[in-house]
Amino acid sequence: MRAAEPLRLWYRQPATNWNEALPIGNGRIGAMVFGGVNSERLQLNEDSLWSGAPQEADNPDALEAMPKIRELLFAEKYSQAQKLASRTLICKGPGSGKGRGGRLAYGSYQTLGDLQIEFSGDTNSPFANYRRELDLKSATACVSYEQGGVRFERESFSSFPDQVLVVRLKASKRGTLNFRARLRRPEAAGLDSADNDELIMTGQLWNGTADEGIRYAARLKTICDGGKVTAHSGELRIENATAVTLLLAAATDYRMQLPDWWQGDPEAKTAVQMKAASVKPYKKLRAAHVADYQKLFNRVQLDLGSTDAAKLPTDERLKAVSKGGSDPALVSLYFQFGRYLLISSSRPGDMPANLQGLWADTVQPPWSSDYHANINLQMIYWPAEVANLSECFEPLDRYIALLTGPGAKTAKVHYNARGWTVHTLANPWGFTAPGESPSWGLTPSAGAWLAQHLWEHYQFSCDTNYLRRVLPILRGSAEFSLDWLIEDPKTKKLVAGPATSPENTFITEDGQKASLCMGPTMEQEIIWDAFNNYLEAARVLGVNEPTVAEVEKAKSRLLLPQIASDGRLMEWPEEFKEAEPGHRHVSHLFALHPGKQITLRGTPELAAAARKSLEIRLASGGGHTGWSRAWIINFWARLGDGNKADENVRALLAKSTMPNLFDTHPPFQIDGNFGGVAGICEMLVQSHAGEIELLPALPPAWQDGSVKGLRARDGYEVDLSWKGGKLASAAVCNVSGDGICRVRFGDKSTELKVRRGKTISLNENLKNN
Ligand code: FUC
Repeated sequence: MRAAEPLRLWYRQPATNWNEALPIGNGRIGAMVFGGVNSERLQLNEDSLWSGAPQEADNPDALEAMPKIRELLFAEKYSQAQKLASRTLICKGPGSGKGRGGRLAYGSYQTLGDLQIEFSGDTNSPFANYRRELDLKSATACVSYEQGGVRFERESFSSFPDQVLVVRLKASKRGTLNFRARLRRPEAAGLDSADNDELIMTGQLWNGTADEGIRYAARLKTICDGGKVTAHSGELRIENATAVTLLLAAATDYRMQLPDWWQGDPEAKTAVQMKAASVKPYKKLRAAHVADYQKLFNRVQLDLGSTDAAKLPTDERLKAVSKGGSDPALVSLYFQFGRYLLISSSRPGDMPANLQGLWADTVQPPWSSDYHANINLQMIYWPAEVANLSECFEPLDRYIALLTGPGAKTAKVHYNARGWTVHTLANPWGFTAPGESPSWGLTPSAGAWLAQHLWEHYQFSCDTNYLRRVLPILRGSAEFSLDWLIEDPKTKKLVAGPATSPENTFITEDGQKASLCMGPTMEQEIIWDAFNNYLEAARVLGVNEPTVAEVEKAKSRLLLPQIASDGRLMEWPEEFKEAEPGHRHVSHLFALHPGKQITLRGTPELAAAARKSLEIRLASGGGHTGWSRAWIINFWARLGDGNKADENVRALLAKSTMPNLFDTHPPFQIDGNFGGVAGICEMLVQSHAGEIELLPALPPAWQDGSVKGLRARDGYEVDLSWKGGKLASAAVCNVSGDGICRVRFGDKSTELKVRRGKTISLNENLKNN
């Protein structure tokens, strides 16, 4: 059976809270659409609307304390080391305010406010045939119902080509559309009418000491078919219209990283945008939006089969799945919704997607909705390459380059190191210092982890010009790692530290909880990865600079992942007792995913140890946050266990997904959505181990299906179909590769020669047909 509503989220009732509302976005301007009947709310966002300002947070005390802390750690005096580190290996000043940075210089991502629409006319009549939906094919949110014998329809989208948000309202009977439209914001909002049919809201945010932070403007314009519009103190009144188009333009004067065309006064900028958009008829705006969006969205199609469950509204489907029901089409909907979210929150020229992507409804969202780099920001971008949305990586690419400036200063002040680094958290103002406590804030390899994305972008695109451009950044993270490593006096291996296994703790011999040690596994694995990627990049580009020899030498002396006496992969270099065996971070498995130091066929013993770690982590309650669960899907996929991967896909939907399909930590955090998409890709195609593996982790529950358009490293695109749990056919297209690739399905593998731009079709035995 094919799905009744294949690519739509839909509901029979308006949203009663934000986690039921539906997100739209053009990468920069976003809204959550509630779909009320007598009053509609679109909660608005603009992606650079951040309070705060650059701050001096690097701490000179760190460097001085470092030798002593290392000495204590090598002498296994963990508690003493932790005490000293808590005073010194932290940022200077209030830092991020422990996730509440809105009134500090650190700042917070903030809501732009609401577009509120109050209907008048026949609003006392009951309404019928209500439907609210988000159509992933056209990236439009729609509401329709009947009231007083009239059918009302609303359609909203945020246009990337025209840089405005558009709401179209329609009534089936002439002159029956009556409403008032208003803009509002909880603070820092001045309202004015810009014209008879236009409102403007402006303000300036807090920068940590005064209302002198960034300035913003939002403009709302009405274009009526029939009826009339008038502006009254802070609101637009629409009377007796038949159809109305509302246009919303928004901008700030944030200018740390946006391209030149974007700089300038937000009032002037929005005026220009509004003028350009308002001369275009609604149909044209819509057509341009849909065409632009579909260029990205239509690249991938996924069919996992369907059941009767697919006929139900999305919230009911989710409820059924949380009771153990099977709904394969909900998995493919979730997958495409994740791709939709990335297109909607991360487009070239914009800010990177933050912890909530683009959507946040307060002036102080959780963790300030910032850029957490000890898993979250990276996870957000995991689908970009594999799910064929490479362009959506551009904001992160530019942001990483931005961070190398302040990150070089942090590297110097805290470590006297070359290169650059980032710690656990970052903001648009270039915060790269450690957080306020080493237990969660000291992740010096977060920068090298981010740099992995640059190498991956090259691996998928094979764009050597790009690689040449980012080589200094890759070199910078390798150099930072070189200077940050130190010889362990006992083993003579190179170890990085003091550092943590992100946010996890162990019990010291004197019964204390500690998190710092020398050479925690993740830190070592990320450094291995950074070294490897830099060396590969230098080889591809034919660069033989002195750093190459330095890195080769250090790589051969690195402490490598170790197996514990109980068969698990060790999280720390010693077999510490864990304070929380089911901890949400599973950092020591970085080498399995997103790294490639551990592979099923290349390092089977380490893969078996990773499996054991995962089993125990899960049996102890792991995977309880959305992103943690999503990461686990990726691990199982890399371990080739489709059944376990599927169990965790189901758990992600059942336990960590809200009615609007947003991931919940809790609260809402978008990383799990993206980690889930990446995990589903990893179940179907993998390419990290030097070959393209088809269906490496196909679960028994997905008996028949097909996928089109997934990307593989070295420049390939893959389509495949399967029947009865086995490969039926595949097509490998060489988009930008050198034309020689190895393809595997189970135990069979074959070498293909595919000319650039050509596709080779394979049958179930990997034979060309
Ligand atoms: C990391 C995680 C938390 C949360 C936060 C935003 O620090 O440990 O669980 O996801 O990021």
